[in-house]
Amino acid sequence: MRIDVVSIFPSYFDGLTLSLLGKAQSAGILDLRVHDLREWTHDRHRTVDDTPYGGGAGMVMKPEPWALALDELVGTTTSEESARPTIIFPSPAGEVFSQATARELSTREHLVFGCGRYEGIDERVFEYASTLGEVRLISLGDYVLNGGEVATMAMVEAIGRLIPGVVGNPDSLVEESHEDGLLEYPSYTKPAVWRERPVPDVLLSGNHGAIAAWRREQQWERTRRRRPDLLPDGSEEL
Ligand code: 6GU
Repeated sequence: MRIDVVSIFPSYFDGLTLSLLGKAQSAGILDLRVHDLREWTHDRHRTVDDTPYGGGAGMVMKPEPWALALDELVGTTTSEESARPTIIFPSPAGEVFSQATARELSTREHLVFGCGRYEGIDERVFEYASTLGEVRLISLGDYVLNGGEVATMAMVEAIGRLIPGVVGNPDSLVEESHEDGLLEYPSYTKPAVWRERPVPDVLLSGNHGAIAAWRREQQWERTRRRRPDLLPDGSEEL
């Protein structure tokens, strides 16, 4: 998979060279390229923002640097539908990102993330981008960040670890929170008693059926208590 990230703070993304995603890049599974939006400015001050039409607080990102960046990164050579990239603009006004979104995006060949700052990007950029690829405005949740960088890092990590070969043991992807709609069961390791706190007996029993049933019940119990919004309607009393 190729991922291009465009930002005025490219060094935010240094962290993505660490750990699993770093290894995936060395192994050639993930081709991650981070770009400075200012590379596509041509004035002395490398200006990327301007005052909003109609007035109001803050600044708006100018459209032309974004168009030049998208033209270069997406190219105009192919009209093959499967080769059209997915262009993602992180935005608190977008659809909410979930594990299902991550799964869907992990099947794409080419993702482009456009990280906005200030009060946002000139609206015409989204329209222009949709002539080059599939445009998605995606939010991490109902709170406000200063820009799209942290949201992009979260999304790249959630998507990247689902690319086959990135996480060494694929079994570890199956038993996670949100993969089956429930929260994950609790985990324990040695010692069997730690600071007077014992590990639940069933986990030491060697009875695999009983362990699986206990874990399933823990998943339901936790989800009921912490995230009842995840439960299908009417299943609360199961
Ligand atoms: Cl994607 N961007 C910004 N700026 N704030 C957010 C967000 C994204 N998701 C939640 N808050």
